[in-house]
Amino acid sequence: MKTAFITGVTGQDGAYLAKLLLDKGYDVHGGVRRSSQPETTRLDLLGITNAVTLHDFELTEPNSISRVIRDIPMDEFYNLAAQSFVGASWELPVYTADADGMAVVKILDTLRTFRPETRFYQASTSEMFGLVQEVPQSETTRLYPRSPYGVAKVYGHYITMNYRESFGMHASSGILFNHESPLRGTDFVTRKITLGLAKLAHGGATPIELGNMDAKRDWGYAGDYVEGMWRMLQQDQADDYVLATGETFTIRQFFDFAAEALGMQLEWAGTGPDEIAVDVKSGKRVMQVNPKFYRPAEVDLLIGDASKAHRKLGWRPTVAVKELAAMMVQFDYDMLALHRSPQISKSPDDQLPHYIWTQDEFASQHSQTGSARC
Ligand code: NAP
Ligand code: G4F
Repeated sequence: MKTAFITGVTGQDGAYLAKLLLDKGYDVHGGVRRSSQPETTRLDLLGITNAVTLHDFELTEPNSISRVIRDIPMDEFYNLAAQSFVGASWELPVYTADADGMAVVKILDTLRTFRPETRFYQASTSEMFGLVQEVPQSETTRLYPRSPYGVAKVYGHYITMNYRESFGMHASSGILFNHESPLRGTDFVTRKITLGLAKLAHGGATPIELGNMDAKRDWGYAGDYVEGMWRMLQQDQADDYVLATGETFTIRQFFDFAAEALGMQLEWAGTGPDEIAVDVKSGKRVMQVNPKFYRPAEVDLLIGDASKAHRKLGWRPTVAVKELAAMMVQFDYDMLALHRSPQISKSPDDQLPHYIWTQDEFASQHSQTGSARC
């Protein structure tokens, strides 16, 4: 049995990766930072909280890094923890540099000392391409980050390559384009949209306030992307890989896809800060722009070229953006229904899509954990 350690195991990707590795027979350990109340909602929702061994872990504390690496014999180390919200990185630039940049070299150097044979995965990001120098973006595209988050991740990316080249460590960097799911944090634009639309569909009246509607992203499904991470660490040679769908859409288009899945029909009007969307059927305003969500510097266009991952890892995304938007908005709609009416029960045949979990698992998890964060 292989042993894996995942930093950020309570996050979106950490939870899906833990589930994938457990299904493959791994002994899975995960790092959780201290908070006044343990937060394991995503692990609860996947029904795996008790199957993962949780350890106190703080990215910005070198002693915490040393302790877990010294004490846990591990074959694979996945560094997924980060201050991952780009918008917050302008408010927390120094903390973001510590957590997303400096912590990576602390981990690598501790692995070099205690466990040089452990395989290492670094969660790099398409945000490093920023003001893109090439379309589409691949492993060889020049980096031009546009946020303190992007800059910190560039350091993490290059130091991972450097430790591989300097010390022969099996250290790989996954340059992942945006990937989403029903477990996505509610600050990110896709989940903000799907949760807001689900509330409106349940009778809510508050329009969703958004920033730049013209930014374009290459959105995939997180479940596919954690499979790619695992495949990177199964290669004989460590390397860097882009994971992406190769398709790009505006925020407005994603909004339309999610609204359509709820049976809404949107009419768009205005431009820039005056843009709004109205659902023709209900007459409700469902979106308005609020410039407070504009960023000091924007990443206008991301579209990835994942041909190296296709060729070398046999990796391909399986969920297209329309399906992803429908999956997320359906989940939020159902969670709100369950939250509002706990007596609602669907027939056992009426299952949620396989990539979430079955209705029975969903109901039993829900009853164990109380209301999920909706
Ligand atoms: P996420 O949902 O925000 O999860 C981040 C995880 O990191 C959470 O478990 C969080 O713990 C933990 N964490 C944050 N600060 C920490 C600290 N100081 N010490 C210890 N743990 C800390 O992010 P995600 O979407 O799963 O992304 C996973 C990784 O991939 C991140 O490094 C992100 O930057 C990168 N990435 C994500 C995407 C994407 O589209 N999702 C694309 C490219 C790269 P709490 O639960 O306590 O907050
Ligand atoms: O959903 P977002 O916050 O994701 P962003 O900035 O692309 O970052 C995500 O993907 C990166 C990979 O490229 C990861 F490394 C990172 O950790 C994170 O997972 O914003 C997407 C776009 C931006 O252009 C933003 O300006 O949506 C635009 N947007 C418009 N209105 C908004 C909003 N974003 C958010 N979060 N909230 C809004 O109201």
